Amino acid sequence: MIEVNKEKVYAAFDQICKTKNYNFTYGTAGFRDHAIRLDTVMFTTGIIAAIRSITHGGKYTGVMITASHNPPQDNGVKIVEPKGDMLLPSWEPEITRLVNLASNNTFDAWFDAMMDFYKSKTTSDDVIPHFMLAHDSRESSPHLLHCLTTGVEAWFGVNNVKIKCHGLLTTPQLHFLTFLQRENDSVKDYNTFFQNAWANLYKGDDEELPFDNLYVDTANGIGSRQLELFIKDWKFPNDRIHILNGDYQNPSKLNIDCGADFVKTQHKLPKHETNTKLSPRDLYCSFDGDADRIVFYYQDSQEKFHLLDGDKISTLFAKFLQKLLHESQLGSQLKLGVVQTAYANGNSTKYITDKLCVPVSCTKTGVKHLHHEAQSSYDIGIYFEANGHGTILFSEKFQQLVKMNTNHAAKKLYHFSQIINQTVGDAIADMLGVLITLISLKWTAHDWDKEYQDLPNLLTKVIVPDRTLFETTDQERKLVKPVGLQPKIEDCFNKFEQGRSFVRASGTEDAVRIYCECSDDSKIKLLSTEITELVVNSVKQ
Ligand code: 16G
Ligand code: ZN
Repeated sequence: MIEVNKEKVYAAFDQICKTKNYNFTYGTAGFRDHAIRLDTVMFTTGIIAAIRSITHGGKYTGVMITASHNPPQDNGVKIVEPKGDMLLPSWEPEITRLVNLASNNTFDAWFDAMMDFYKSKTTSDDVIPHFMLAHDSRESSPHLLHCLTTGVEAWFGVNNVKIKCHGLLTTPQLHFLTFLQRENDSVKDYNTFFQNAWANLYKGDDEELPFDNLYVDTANGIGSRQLELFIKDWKFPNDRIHILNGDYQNPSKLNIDCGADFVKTQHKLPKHETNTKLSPRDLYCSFDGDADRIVFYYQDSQEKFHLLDGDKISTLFAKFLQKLLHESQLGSQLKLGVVQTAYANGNSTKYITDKLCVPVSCTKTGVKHLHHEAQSSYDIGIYFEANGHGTILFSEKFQQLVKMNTNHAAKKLYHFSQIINQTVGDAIADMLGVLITLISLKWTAHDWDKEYQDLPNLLTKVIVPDRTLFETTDQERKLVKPVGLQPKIEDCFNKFEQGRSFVRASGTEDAVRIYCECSDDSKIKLLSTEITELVVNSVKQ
């Protein structure tokens, strides 16, 4: 076990951990808060990520500094496992406890607890922890990176830890590079991998595109810089792709009136500057601030906005992969399934089960839950949250079977599996997947959209004094606390045709979220207002 020098750790702790008497929660996807409060979190998280590496025999773990779609003044951190997926959930309570000890207790109390944790996880003498770091384009990121590396270097000593800093990356790029586990790999290797996968599926200039232009709104985030690098050597007509909201060097514009979250929640086009007249034959998409989410959309000839969100993406992939499975004659051997959350539009679930006859699972919100279900239940597990966060996982059995089969559809299945970033949802890779699917099916955005129609729906939030009073069961579809609220919610939405509603505490904000849907567009506001009243009254009593 690497010797820890308590004095050195104290000196660093004293210098970095200025935030005191504050309680942090490990939310849906790591710690997230106002950036000025995150010094203490970074200091402890870095050491824990290094300990996680030791438990994997010194393999690279990843650490990403980002607050995704949150406003510019926020930031956050998440740990990536050596396989590229998110930190093992069983570590979350420990990391939360240790971070909060640093903020709410003495240095000695924190140090002793950290030491116990370190000893309990460290078995071998000479394992040097390795980890990879990256951050998004927020102004606070370099300082937070410094807080993190200072903690790790003080704990292990500069020569006893290997830190590979990639600088600016999208979250999925960091996941992918962590998965590759190679010291000298960089974003160039990520680009080459996906450009090659694309080239195996795209016929080049002979290929007819079912849209005129592709506009990509990158939320003024890191996705813009990374997409620009990507498209330089991407086999695709350059004059057809246009980046909107690409000002990542101006972090105050990040996610403001643009990006996937804005488009999904506001149901409208992002703000952008373009002189081009919108045409129904143009296809649009929006990334979020760290480019792990994507939603598509278009405007019809009446200038009506049509959203093609995460549900639409998973149904598109399900349709396409089912077709390829059938053509390759592998359908009976490989289990295809879709994983959704309670936020999935009721009509998307209906379409997948009734029309495509593909099984659907529902999990709690948060990629780690969907990822796990897709991995454990299916050979081809398509998972997407309605907000555009998702990917497809292909099993070992899938890889073996498609490689053994030489028919055209089996080959296509194999190449398609390579275009997908299987470590986590990835706006760039998902964009490639959607484009090649539309091209293969010869579908316009309208063809894609008309497969099923979303039920009218509304997602709102209310601020309550204590969101932890709201506890759920049944994959967040029902409340168990506050006691007595759930039957009232059900009585309320049952009055509406195809009515459905659920209430859950947010894992990233101090708020409670309320989702409602029903078949009548003119009544959705009423349903939402009635449920909101029930929620507000339940905490007044
Ligand atoms: C995080 C999650 C996202 C989820 C969202 C819900 C990851 C990588 N990200 O951004 O999947 O939809 O939180 O936020 O898991 P909420 O708990 O505030 O509703
Ligand atoms: Zn994100």
